[in-house]
Amino acid sequence: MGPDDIAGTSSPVAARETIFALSSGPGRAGVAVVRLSGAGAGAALIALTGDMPPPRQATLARVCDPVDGGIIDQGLILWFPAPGSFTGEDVAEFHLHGGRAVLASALSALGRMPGLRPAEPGEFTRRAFDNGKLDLSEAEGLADLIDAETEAQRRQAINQLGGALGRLTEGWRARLVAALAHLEATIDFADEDLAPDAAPSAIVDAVRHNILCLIGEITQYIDESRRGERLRTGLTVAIVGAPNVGKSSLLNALARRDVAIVSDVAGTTRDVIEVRLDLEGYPVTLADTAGLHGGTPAVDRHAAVEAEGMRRARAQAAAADLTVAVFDIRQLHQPDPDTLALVDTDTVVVFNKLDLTAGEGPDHLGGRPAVSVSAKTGAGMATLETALAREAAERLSVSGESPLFTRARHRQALVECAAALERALEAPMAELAAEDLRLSLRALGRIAGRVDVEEVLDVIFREFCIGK
Ligand SMILES: Nc1nc2c(ncn2[C@@H]2O[C@H](COP(=O)(O)OP(=O)(O)OP(=O)(O)O)[C@@H](O)[C@H]2O)c(=O)[nH]1
Ligand SMILES: [Mg+2]
Repeated sequence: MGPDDIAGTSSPVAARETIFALSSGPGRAGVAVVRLSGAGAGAALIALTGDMPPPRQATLARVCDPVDGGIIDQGLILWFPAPGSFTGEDVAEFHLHGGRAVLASALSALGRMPGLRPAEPGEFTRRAFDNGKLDLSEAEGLADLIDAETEAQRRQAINQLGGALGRLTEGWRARLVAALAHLEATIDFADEDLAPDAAPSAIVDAVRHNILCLIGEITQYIDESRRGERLRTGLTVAIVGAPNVGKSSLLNALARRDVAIVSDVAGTTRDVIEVRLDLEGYPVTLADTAGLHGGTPAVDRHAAVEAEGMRRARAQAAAADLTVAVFDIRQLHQPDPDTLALVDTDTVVVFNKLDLTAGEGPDHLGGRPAVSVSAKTGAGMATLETALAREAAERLSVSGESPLFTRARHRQALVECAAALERALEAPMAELAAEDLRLSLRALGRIAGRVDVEEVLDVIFREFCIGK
């Protein structure tokens, strides 16, 4: 087996059923797109419109029920013959009016045709992958693009859909294949006379050097992959502070809506409340928590609830990527010790109720940036948002670039690849080193879906919605 035979791509699956689905969003809309893919797509187009439009040209057509000839709608139809389509199969599209009854009627007419069935979630993209139209990382990029809620997520996803990750791993793969080929040459020709610079020991040294370089590069990406994963899921931020300092008011001000209950009764918030925010393009999940207060609470029926609320607040702060520690600006001379104890390298400090004092507080506390705000009047809130966005950017992007590896699956493959390369360096014989190189290639190939495909496919394509 030569090095290039290691990665077997999956072969196109022949003679599959023709699938159809609403590919645009559900609900009323001006236009809705119904898509079909498979060998029966052309026949369905003719059955419903009596016509076969020229390839890739939007054509106005009357869409009729093939059984009774009753008109369903009038719209545009598109025909993409295989292999020049998204899935690589014959694809047809109906651009209909997006009314519920129109779609119900069109979908049921399609459902009654023999050989056609509704698509499963992600099935169109899976067929595109099976037919070599996308590699696995590009398919993931497509899923991320559909799910992207913020600018930074969109940029990352379009990058991945464009094949950036595939190109990077392909480059590593090519270098590994070359290293493996050289190593195997030293095994095959060890006993023959070779020129000095082609002597087995010189080749082995060069191979070792290349492997060391690769380990260095891959390790750097492993370190950065956590940021990529966070960019997909969003940065978690917990607001903590003593009772009544205005944590819930701050959450509402950042969310620009009344999510959490605000009152002048200390201990209003008992449970953790979360909102998703788009912070200057970065996805953030912001959590409001119960106020922290020292001492043993009075023994009454509320004490247990209060204690549980504080326990959850602390757990939330510990689990969060970033904490916003809120202090009442009027108590700056004696900041709340429980809140102070939570200030660490992942904290932004907020002095709230600026409207109740004459001047702003210091711009640092405990070595961390501090912002004076009034959740009530909105003063200082823009500065706070900028400070939070800066912290988010630091934790989500790599020197302004989009991180490339965005899933635990990617990180796992990179870790395995690097580990196999380390073993190859330590292997006592060239034969064993070659085996480790093959294992590292396998791990790398998994990212683009070149090897061990079946086990991950179902997981990945399940994330898609129907019609994609
Ligand atoms: N003047 C002024 N009052 C504020 C400000 N922020 C909050 N408040 C008031 O402070 C009180 C407490 O606000 P909350 O937002 O409920 O405080 P909290 O920290 O969530 O309180 P707990 O949930 O009980 O821990 C309310 O009466 C708010 O209207 C502010 O910037 N200025
Ligand atoms: Mg509250």
